[in-house]
Amino acid sequence: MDKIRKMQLFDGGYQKLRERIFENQKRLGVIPQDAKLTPWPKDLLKPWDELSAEAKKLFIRQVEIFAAYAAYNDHEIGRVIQAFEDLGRLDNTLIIYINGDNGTSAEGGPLGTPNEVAFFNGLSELPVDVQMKFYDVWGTEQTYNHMSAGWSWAFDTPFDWFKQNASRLGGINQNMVVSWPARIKDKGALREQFIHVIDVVPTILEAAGIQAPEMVDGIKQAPIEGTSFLYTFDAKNAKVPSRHKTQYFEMMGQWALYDDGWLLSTKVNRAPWQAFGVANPDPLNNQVFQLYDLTKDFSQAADIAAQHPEKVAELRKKFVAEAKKYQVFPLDASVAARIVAPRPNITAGRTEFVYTRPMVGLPQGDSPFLLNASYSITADITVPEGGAEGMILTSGGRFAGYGFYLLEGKPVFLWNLIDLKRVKWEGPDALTPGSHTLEFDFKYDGLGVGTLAFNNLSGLGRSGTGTLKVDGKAVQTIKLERTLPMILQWDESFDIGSDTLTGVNDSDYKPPFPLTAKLNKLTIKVDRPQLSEQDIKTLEKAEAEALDGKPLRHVQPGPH
Ligand SMILES: [Ca+2]
Repeated sequence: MDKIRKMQLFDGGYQKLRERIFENQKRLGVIPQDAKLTPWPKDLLKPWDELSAEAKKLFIRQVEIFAAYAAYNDHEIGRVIQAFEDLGRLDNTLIIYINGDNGTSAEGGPLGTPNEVAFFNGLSELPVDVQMKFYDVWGTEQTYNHMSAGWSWAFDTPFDWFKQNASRLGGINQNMVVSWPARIKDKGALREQFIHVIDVVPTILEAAGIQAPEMVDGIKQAPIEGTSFLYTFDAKNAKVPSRHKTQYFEMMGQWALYDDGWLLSTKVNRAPWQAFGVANPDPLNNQVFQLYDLTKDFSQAADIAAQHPEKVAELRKKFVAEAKKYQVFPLDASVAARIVAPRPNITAGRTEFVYTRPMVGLPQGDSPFLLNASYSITADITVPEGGAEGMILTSGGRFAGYGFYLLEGKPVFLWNLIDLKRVKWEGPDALTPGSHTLEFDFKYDGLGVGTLAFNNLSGLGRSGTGTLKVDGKAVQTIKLERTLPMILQWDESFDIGSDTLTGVNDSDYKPPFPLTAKLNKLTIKVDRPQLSEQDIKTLEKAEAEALDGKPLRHVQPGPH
């Protein structure tokens, strides 16, 4: 981090960075000399000069952490390559290095975030002064950080937009480096054929001289869909046309079709961090189309759809054919709703869960989902002589989750609301030795996830009242004005009797915090809200009004 800071790479801001990257790309000859740099999206991402001094300070910190991570990553990849060299095997090893699996990620939104779990719960613009509280710990285990999308836009130079934007080259075009000294003789040369990541496997198979098996363990295999790019390894083929002629792209209702140098794109209608609005109900047809001739327009800068309506129609038709062939349909433009949509799993249809012994590591998808519902958690425990402490039940962790535990003998229930607020119910006394029943009872006020069926998130994240009871007696009641609408920290598990990975409240305990009382029985009951006839009528009306005849809102009138 200190090394990166001393380099002062980012002090000029994200627009200057974009210009500098673009100049470097031209100087290095990795993009065409006539490539155009598209204008800065000033309506979407505030120009650097208009930021406050504090915002600039925060954003520079955010990007320096990212840069330090990238440098660290490079170093570690270098070690892998060095290991092959040390083994004397680098010369005849094929290395395919793809710099990222998509464009730079922009889920941090224009301001960035110290906690990506906040974004996935709909909190996408955390004010700079709130974020400054995390300045000193940015990039440590205390943050789940993401930089301002202004940097992400700059890192996608010479293209525009981001990861999630399947119709823009900033979302889908990546650098790739291939090394195989024994085979590739024109070291350092450039190849510009269109290839897609699905071409990697066929290339490796061809390089190794083996056929893809048609059957594996008696099961017929789906065909491999890519096209080998091994031919590009030979200098004589440096300029031959690409063998991969056609490729569809699609992500959450945004799509594109590449066909022999042409690219048909749907106009971007939401930024990646705008994930919580009404979804496009017809992503195949309800689109503004853009057309590019990538043979002359490397950076997707000049939309020529108006001059070539026949080409637009042809490529639309081709997209439909490709999408049918590769099981892309039905298109679904929803984003947030998908996160909380119930999936087939062991908890489906169940409302009561009983556990009779400690257990850790249950993935959240297979554990009771408590958000947007009323629920009760009841623990029958036996406290030994001398008292007890430790975790009874937890899910999520430092960046969002809940915990039910004994702290210095006292029962505690805690909701960690995306690391910005913690609400704690606590019994007044340490539990005495012997048997006790602890209960946390939560009554939810909203309509629940049923509203999602109407393209409506209003049932989620509403208020509710929690009561902690000890041996049947209420000891504390607190109303939450808001609850987590979407998701707990996804890389933490549902644990009973101890806590894996991070804890929900660092100032109370350190994991694993094993329960020293005996857990006899833990019962979770979930009571999901049901929509009434009247609720359904109201939601249907709201959905019709939100979509009826109105064009999709475009977040950005320019630059395309
Ligand atoms: Ca944990």
